[in-house]
Amino acid sequence: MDRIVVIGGGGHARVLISILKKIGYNIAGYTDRDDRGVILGIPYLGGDSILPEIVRGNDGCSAIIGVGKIDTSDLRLKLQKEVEVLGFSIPIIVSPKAIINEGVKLGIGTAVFDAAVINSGTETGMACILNTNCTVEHDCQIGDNVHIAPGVTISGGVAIGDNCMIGTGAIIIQSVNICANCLIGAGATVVKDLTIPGTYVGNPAEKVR
Ligand code: JB3
Repeated sequence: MDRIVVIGGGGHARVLISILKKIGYNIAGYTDRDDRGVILGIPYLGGDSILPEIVRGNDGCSAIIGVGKIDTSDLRLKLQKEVEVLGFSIPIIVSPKAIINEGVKLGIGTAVFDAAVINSGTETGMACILNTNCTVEHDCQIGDNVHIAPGVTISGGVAIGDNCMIGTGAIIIQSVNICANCLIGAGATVVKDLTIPGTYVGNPAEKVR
């Protein structure tokens, strides 16, 4: 199985590593700003500055961004583009415990975690996180670098722009359009289009900043 390097060694990377092991990847190690020790048996390789040496020595090596996201930052996407330029291939990671129905398209660097359900006609961009037990119903258009947190429910025909963070347990009703760079608070319920970037909380979700 492909050799892969995980970029980042925090809590999100730990979940990712457990899924990569279930899939059967040969995980060379992880890079991070700090040495966070061995993670589920996977060694710390060093900082990102070591990545050019790794890719030279491992032809066809993959890399996946293990740095998570709880805001609208574009760090994940920046990191993904940097490692791609270095020559790493960028996979799509789908947990064997996720349900991806026919006619779904996932962008490179997207990770789908345990018990996620993604329904037909839905497409995502690059570097998305479809986290544990989220539901993305049919015909949704998800942009680049979107984090759909655990337990989120997104009904059919929803559009979500780049860099959005959809907080834990939030609900987005059918056919709603959310523009780029929105943060939807945990437990919020979005019942109308959001056309201004910002932070929205509550039921119905209202802009708070
Ligand atoms: O909400 C859920 C279920 N998970 C959250 C996830 C999506 O985002 C989680 O609770 C956290 O809020 C967050 O997970 P993450 O990113 O693993 O958080 P943290 O434990 O802070 O780990 C981030 C790691 O990334 C730290 O060890 C940083 O040093 C490292 N890091 C930051 N920038 C980096 C870089 N590592 C590398 N290799 N390169 C970087 O540029």
